[in-house]
Formats: sequence, C-alpha cells, structure tokens
Amino acid sequence: MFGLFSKVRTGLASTKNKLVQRIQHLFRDKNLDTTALEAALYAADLGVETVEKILSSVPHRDQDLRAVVEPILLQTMAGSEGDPQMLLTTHEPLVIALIGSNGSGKTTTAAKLAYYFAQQGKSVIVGACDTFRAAANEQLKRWAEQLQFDLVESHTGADPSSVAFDTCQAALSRHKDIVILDTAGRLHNKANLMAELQKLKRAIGKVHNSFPQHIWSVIDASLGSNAIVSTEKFHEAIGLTGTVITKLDGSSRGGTLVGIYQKLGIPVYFIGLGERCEDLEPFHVNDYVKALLA
Ligand SMILES: Nc1nc2c(ncn2[C@@H]2O[C@H](COP(=O)(O)OP(=O)(O)O)[C@@H](O)[C@H]2O)c(=O)[nH]1
Ligand SMILES: [Mg+2]
Repeated sequence: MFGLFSKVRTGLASTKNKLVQRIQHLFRDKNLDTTALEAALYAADLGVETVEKILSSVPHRDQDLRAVVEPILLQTMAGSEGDPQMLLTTHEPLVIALIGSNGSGKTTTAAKLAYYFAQQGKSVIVGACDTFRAAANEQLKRWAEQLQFDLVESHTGADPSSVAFDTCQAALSRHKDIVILDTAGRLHNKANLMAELQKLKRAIGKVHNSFPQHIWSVIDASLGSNAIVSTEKFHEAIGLTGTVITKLDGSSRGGTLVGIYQKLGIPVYFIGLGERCEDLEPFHVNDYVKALLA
C-alpha cells in the first residue's frame, strides 16, 4: 500500500511542483495576489468549479493551503473511484473497449490491462481493432508474445467492427474471462469516425446482448483541459462507462483528472504511470489527492 502510494506520488511530482509550490509561493508574499492564485489554479487544470470553490475558501495568507484544498478536492472527486474488482462479477466475459485520441496510450493500456487481469488469475483475450495503422497490430503482437495473452490480429484496412466481433466470439468459444478491444485513435469531431465506434458497439452487441459492458476513454493527462472537450464528445457519441488517465508520471498536469471528473462524472478505473506493463494502477482517490498535495 505504501509502495503504491509512493509510486503515485513520484508520478505526480511534476504536477505537485507546479500546483503546490506555485501556490505556496504566493502565500509567502506580503499580500495574497488572488489573480496569480487564480492563474496558478487554472494552470493546474482542476476545472472552473473546483478553482472557484478553492478561491472562495482561501481568503487570507498564513493559512495552511493543504488544509483548505484537500477537502475541496476530495469532495469534488467523491464517487470517482472505479473499482476493477467489481467488474469481475459477470457471468459472461467482461468486454472493455478502449477508445480515445491518437497517442493517448490505448494500445499500451490494452497490454497493461491484459497483464493486470492475468495477475488476478483471469484469462484475457485482446482484439487488435486499430486497423488504421499497420504498426498497431505489430505493437500488440509484441506485447502478446511478451505477456502471453491471446490476440485476435488484424490487417490494415480491415473492418474494426468485424475484428471486434471475432474477438468476442473467440472469447466465448475459448471461455475467456476478459476481452480488451484496442481501437484506432480518432478525433472527436469526425462524425464518420464516431459512427465507426457506434457500429463496433452494435456489432459486438450481436455476439451477446451484454457486450460491451464497458467503454473506457483513455486520456493523456498532459493534454490538460483540452482533454475535457474531446472526452465529453466521445461520451455524447458512444456513452463512456469509465476513463483511464495515462502519463501521470511525466505530466505536469495531473489536475486534468479532477477537471474531467468534475465536468463529466465518469469514474476513473486506472491511472498510467509509465510505459511498462506494470505501470498501471487502479485509481485510488485518497492516494491521488494526497500525492497531488504532498
Ligand atoms: N510515460 C508514459 N508513457 C506512456 C503511458 N502510456 C502510454 N505511454 C506511451 O505513449 C506512447 C503512445 O502510446 P500508445 O499506447 O501507442 O497510444 P495509442 O495511440 O493511444 O495506442 C507510447 O510511446 C507509450 O509507451 C504512461 O502512462 N506513461
Ligand atoms: Mg494504438
């Protein structure tokens, strides 16, 4: 538990520097510069409402910043913790489709999830539904060889829906517990690409009417508040059930998670803290808020 917390804390070090140190520095000035405080809070991507709550509760200097901000963040993030253990109770295979923009970490997260669930004693199959880039299938193939999970491969230009369909059918016939579908990165404002996702969702619903139980948006934390708009559009188009926030190790914008949850109320299941298969942790809101302010 302590090990996990320190990993989150190390990962969030750059955010912490930006958020807490910049604010503490403001408190050290003779007169609290509320404009600078406001700017620092916005720069941390906490979202408008959270920033306003903090601003209205931070009236004077010599106040312990943490004591003011921590309860506000915890209150904002109430209900944000997705519990992966709760997912493992379905009778049918659990199907999780990963969607998001280019380079957000979907393929890496697919492999990390395969590793995570295998560690839990579950059998996993992954579908290479990114048929847009030739390299996408190869990337997953390397992970599948390294981590020894079943992979339904595809070729460039194949219909992603049919790859997803085949993967779900294979999961039933091979009695798999978990299905992870990796998809191509897409822009939220391209209607044809959103329609392609809806088609994929319908296609696997024909394999079993409970499929997919989950659609998670994989979000690069370093995109900051820009990620809020795209996640909202994905949610409108396809109905998200969760998020995975990646690159919290390198990002100086760990507050993105707060802004997105505050706006959309979609639970966070996992956070990505590096490029290795073990660099994925179930999201724990208390650890996260502590790490953000430690
Ligand atoms: N530092 C860091 N890098 C990550 C993380 N997740 C993914 N990446 C890297 O981000 C890049 C894009 O990842 P990829 O999974 O191919 O993104 P995709 O286009 O959404 O499938 C790769 O170089 C990954 O190694 C993370 O949590 N932390
Ligand atoms: Mg990919």
